[in-house]
Amino acid sequence: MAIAAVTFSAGPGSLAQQERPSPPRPSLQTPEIATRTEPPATPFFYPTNPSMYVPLPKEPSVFDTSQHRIRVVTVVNGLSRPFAMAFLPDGRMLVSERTGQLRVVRNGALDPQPIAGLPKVAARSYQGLMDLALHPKFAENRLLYFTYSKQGPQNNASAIALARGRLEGMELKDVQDLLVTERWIVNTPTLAGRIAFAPDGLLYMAVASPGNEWERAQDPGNHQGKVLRLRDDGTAAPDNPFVGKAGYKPEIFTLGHRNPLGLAVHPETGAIFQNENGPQGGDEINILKPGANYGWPTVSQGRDYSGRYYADHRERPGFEPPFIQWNPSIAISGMVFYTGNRFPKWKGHVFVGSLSYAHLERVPLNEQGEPRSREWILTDLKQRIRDVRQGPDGLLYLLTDHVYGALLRVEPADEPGTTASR
Ligand SMILES: [Ca+2]
Repeated sequence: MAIAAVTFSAGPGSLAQQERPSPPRPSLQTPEIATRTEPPATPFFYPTNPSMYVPLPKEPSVFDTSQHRIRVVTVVNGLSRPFAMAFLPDGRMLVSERTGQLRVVRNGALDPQPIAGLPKVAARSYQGLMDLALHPKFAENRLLYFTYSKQGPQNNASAIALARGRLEGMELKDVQDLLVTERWIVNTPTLAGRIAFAPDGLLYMAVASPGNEWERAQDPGNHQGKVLRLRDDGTAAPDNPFVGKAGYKPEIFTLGHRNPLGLAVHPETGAIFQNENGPQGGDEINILKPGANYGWPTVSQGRDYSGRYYADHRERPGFEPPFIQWNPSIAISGMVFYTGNRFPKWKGHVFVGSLSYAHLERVPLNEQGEPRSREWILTDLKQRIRDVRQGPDGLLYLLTDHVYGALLRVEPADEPGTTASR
């Protein structure tokens, strides 16, 4: 177990500055929708076709959905591959950038100065600084948890790490790695890690399986392709399903995951919902059960990239089938349960981002908690949605996945007199 209380000494400005993209060109500051413009040049590896970049409209856009008329406002532009958001009790918002920096949005504006004190992040391809979570007692202890790709001892080697630090003003202090997932992975582009605190104070950490060694997701002797269940110091929860079992990592809660990009706690049942990208087809939302095996790479509802179907979940006992699956894949990403009052008809619904089809998807659940239907929202904006969260104001906030990414706010436009600050 590579758990170590490593303290980083990185000071302000020491964070992978060379990997920050160039400032946007003037023409991008007042873009028109549907005008395809090259994104700013960047040394950061570009995993998607730059021609996919569609600038956001200058003015807020109003869209009809089946239940609410909504307005989409660009709060902040020019974020570098934003990955996750966290809302602080003082009204500020943190945004992680996959390229390695932690940014602050205050009063609707991006602070040009990033938070200091983060560890060095192995930011390449789909790896980098990832998820954020506030400790349940953040108001007292100021502890911020985050996941990132940690640079390994050799070139192109990295591992997903969980770390925490104490946020004081514009600096993270006493930053420590709490858990570095075993083991170092060489030359894999996809290594995602999402985290979420449950109401009982335990931290769930979803860890990707490396794309060049998928079978590791079925090996209980490592953390990859697993969801871990941890105490707030990063150690295994003592009542985890495999504690004391030979050959099993004690942190493991569930096995057989591919590339998890969303993790959310059901607001009423407390169940942990996890989502992951499938190959061609087979994106999933799973409801996590202790000790369950979610199949990857043995079973899937998708096809591999040669077109061959995997063995079907439903025909293989011992594997937990997905709660919901997508075929074809939407490249599912961030996920949240809507619990606010600003969109009354959306209460309790699941929202997920889509990267490849570039939309926000709403999945209402019936009284039995089963998926009722699906609605694609914001398709006209043509933005890869990396994350979706609910703000303390009851509005939905989105991050677009781009080297010139944006923070968007979704507001109701169907109530007379609605304002963003209400
Ligand atoms: Ca599965």
